[in-house]
Amino acid sequence: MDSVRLTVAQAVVRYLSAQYVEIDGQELPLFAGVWAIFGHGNVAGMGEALHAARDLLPTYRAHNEQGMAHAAIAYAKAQGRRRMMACTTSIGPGAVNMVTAAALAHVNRLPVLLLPGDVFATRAPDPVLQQVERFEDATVSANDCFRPVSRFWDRITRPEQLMPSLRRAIQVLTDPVECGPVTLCLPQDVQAEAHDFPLSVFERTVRRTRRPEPDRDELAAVTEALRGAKKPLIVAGGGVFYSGACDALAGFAKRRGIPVAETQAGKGALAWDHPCNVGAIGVTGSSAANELAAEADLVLAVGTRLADFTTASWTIFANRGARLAGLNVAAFDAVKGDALPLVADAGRGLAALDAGLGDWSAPLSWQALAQERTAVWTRVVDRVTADAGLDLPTDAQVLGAVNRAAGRDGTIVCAAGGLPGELHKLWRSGRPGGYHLEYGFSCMGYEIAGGLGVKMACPDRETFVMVGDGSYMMLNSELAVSVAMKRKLIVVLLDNRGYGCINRLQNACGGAPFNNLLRDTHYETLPDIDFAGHLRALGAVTEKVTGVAQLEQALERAKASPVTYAIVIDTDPLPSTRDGGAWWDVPVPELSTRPEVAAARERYVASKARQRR
Ligand SMILES: Cc1ncc(C[n+]2csc(CCOP(=O)(O)OP(=O)(O)O)c2C)c(N)n1
Ligand SMILES: [Mg+2]
Repeated sequence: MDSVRLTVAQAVVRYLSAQYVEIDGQELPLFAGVWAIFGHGNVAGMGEALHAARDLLPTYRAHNEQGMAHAAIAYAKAQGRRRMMACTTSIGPGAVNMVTAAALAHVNRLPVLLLPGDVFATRAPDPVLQQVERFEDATVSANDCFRPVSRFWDRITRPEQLMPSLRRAIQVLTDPVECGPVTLCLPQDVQAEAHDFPLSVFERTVRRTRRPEPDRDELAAVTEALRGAKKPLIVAGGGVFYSGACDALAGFAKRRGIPVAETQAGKGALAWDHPCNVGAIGVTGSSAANELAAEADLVLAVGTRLADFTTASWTIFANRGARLAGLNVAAFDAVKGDALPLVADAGRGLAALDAGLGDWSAPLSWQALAQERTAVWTRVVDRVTADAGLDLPTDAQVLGAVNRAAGRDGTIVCAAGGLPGELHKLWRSGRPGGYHLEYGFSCMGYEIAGGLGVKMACPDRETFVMVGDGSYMMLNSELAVSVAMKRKLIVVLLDNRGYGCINRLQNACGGAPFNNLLRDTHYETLPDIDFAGHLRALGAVTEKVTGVAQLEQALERAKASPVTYAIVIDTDPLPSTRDGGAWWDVPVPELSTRPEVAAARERYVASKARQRR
């Protein structure tokens, strides 16, 4: 017998279960599990197949499709993209609830396999419950919404299509360049249909990440540029993690005396107190990194997308003669900013550069300047994160307490609001993986579900989730899953009664306080949301504290707790750390009756003139 008769859903599950990955000499399942919310369109087909395979490929139940996909994506990020999860949904709303998460994975270049149920391929009973009917195009379903936010998208309308499609899916999910969300839409009738599949396709397959070496000419050009540099700076992005190159970077920077600045995704590549680490760069950067970026004559961007928060909307590399070099596995990213491209795996590229640099290192005066500037920034962080004894502390002061509780081994998880900027500037990460920020899509509601995924990936590390009241209200339901699955989180909820960071942005653009803080809305009664009560209702051991001293004590209790523990603290919505930072391009209206807007417009136009084109 060289074939096996399976339903399409059974074949999907069997194929996924046969995929393995080699990590540090150990073979592990590529898919750690499947998140599922069943409904019509997946309960009969995928549900039955997953039940039969539950010992090999565990199925996890969630409360919200976007939330479960966040957990899956966070899992993959915390695994350095080497292991991942799949998500199956019903048709219609269950499916499109995942579109936001697909976009999140797309922006962050993170692997996740989305398996939304779909309408009948035969169309026999059309229109079915939840079917979107287009008058002019019979081939469109709600799942077409995934197309622009998937790296690979397919709809399996015949069993014969499945294997080529799955093969391509796995290739994309494990490819360092293409890596991102894959959507395979599974019409409900096709899921249930049986077919003779060749047995060979289900053989155990071990995947290894491709690590491309640099091209000889590109390597020569970038090596020469580095040798000629008097003021080199490395910008480390998320690609450093995904290449497993944190140690390689730490060694390279130290040997060559090159300061390293970190993007949001790259933060933690070097321990905060590594002698070359000058801190965060860009809009939410340290003064040290941003001052060095302004003077640098050669910027080696390693594994970064060079997003606007990193480049300060292309105003940060202010030295007119400055040259960029882009070490990136994707040519797409390597050439950004008119950089000299060095297309390669980050680790392989750094090793090749190192080999060609002879005894070159950055001038000692530049190294000394970097250390001086960093020492200044270290004192800023000490100052702004210290407890000032306030009843309404700042985000930075709360962050300081959480950072002290997390120590060198804890992991911080966050995504949106004012916190990511403060964390980028101020958090001290002890070792790789300790800083998990989703700041590609900066999606409100990622925090708690993401924390769950992080905890599943790294069960031995204490996982701290910092979340604003706004993000919490948007999506909190997977907290109950963390409780039920005994995947412990420590959640610190900062209640500043509104969208604090957008209120500050509005103010900076000359806008009136309007529709961001609860007090500036048309609400007839000011909401007084009992967050502690809500967290408790979802199953977390919860306390509400006033001020940082109480928070420190609560964090000790939280660390001692075996189960998910939440702490609510009221904070001041107005202050944020003024030190460090850089310009961000947010257009201010040319016309307004408000003089504040006119003044902001003037500042905007002046800053805009500094933008590198
Ligand atoms: C899904 C989503 N909607 C809207 C935004 C725009 N946005 C960014 S931060 C923010 C407010 C966040 O409020 P909160 O979580 O309370 O944090 P705070 O700003 O108060 O620190 C908004 C509306 C977003 N990033 N994500
Ligand atoms: Mg808030």
